[in-house]
Amino acid sequence: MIARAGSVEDLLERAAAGDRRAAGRLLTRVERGGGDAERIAEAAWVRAGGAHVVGVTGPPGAGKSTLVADLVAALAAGGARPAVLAVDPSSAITGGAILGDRVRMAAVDASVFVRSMATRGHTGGLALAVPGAVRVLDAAGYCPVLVETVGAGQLEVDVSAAADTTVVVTAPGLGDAVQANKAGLFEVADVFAVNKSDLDGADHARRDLELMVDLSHVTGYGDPNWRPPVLTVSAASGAGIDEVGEAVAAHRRHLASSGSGVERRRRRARFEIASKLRRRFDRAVAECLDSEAAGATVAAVAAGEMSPAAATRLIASELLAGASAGSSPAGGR
Ligand SMILES: Nc1nc2c(ncn2[C@@H]2O[C@H](COP(=O)(O)OP(=O)(O)OP(=O)(O)O)[C@@H](O)[C@H]2O)c(=O)[nH]1
Ligand SMILES: [Mg+2]
Repeated sequence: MIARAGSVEDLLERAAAGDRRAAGRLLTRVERGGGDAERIAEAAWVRAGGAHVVGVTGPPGAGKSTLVADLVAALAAGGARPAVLAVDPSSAITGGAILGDRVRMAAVDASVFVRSMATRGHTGGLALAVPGAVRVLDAAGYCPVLVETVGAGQLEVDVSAAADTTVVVTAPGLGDAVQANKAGLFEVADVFAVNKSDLDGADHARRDLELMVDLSHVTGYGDPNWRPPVLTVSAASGAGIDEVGEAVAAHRRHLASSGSGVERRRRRARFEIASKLRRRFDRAVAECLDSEAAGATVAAVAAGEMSPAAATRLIASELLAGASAGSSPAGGR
């Protein structure tokens, strides 16, 4: 079948043939969200081949972009076609996504695809945009797909939910292991990279992390059959990068051979479905509350004639009745 020029199929075909502008156009549309994004993600899903998705997270300034650029350069030199998605949560404030210079430089290599993605503007937020974008890159034949994001607050948890392997990058002076634990980084790490080993304190940070890994193992965190290695690197000079690449590859093999991969994909599927469901229900709730009947119920609560709990039960029963009556057959697979 020959795809119509400019259609999603045509763009996907061109992206798979190495046309980075076609891939970029698809990602722009995925980023915007809505039905168009969903259609693109669905079409990409049919073509996606299960690229290894590597999340790279950690505190601001730890050297994530520098490390990603090193990794990507090594991968490309080895004949791979890696892609980088740099997710920038700060763009809501600055108004534009900022991409590390090093990562931008890596994009000069024709086999590498680099893209920064703003969370601003996507109706469903990062949780919806990233899996769609990853799928487009997978369908375009990129492997691995590296997703860089600042680990602060809830965000890194979302990204690790979209990744097969998560590398947590830290550096001396950016907070101790306890803080990493508080930020939720421990739960998501498959590989720790203590960057800036050229600076004082790197070895101390490594020992702290080793201790925490041992403790979390005792308390039964994470995958019982995988102990996250703690590696010291200097992304600026490239020292130790090969070891990080090897650890990432070893984790991928572990996922393939141990059944942990199946479990992780299941978790990922569940997370993605939950995100999509939440967005659907949010929309349905908003629409329902805009209806005349719900308006009367809301007014009754405001007037003290009905309790909020009773109103919620009433509206919920109407909402669920409407959902089962109006349910449409699911599109795609
Ligand atoms: N001394 C030293 N500095 C480094 C090393 N790696 C990165 N840096 C520097 O650390 C700063 C931050 O590096 P980035 O790679 O932009 O860090 P990042 O984690 O991507 O930062 P954000 O994306 O802004 O959170 C830059 O000035 C780098 O040059 C290293 O191994 N040693
Ligand atoms: Mg960065």
